[in-house]
Amino acid sequence: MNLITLNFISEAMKKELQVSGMSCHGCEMLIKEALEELDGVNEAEVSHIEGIVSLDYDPARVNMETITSTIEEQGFKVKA
Ligand SMILES: [Cu+2]
Repeated sequence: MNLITLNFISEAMKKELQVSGMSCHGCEMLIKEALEELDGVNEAEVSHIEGIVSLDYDPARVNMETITSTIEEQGFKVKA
């Protein structure tokens, strides 16, 4: 088995955050693009209707503090 593949599987993590203040598709894109620029974030799915940001990230490379402040720098509030 491929060692690189194993590392990727063991390090990738998924997490959902509740984010308030999003009102349209533009808000979703602001957050998605800002998060996906961070080293360690593989993918961010954002729904303004549900108020949820779903992250696929590597906790060894990026912490939740950085993720939260990145969202809040765009003008939104992370609830959980
Ligand atoms: Cu908007």
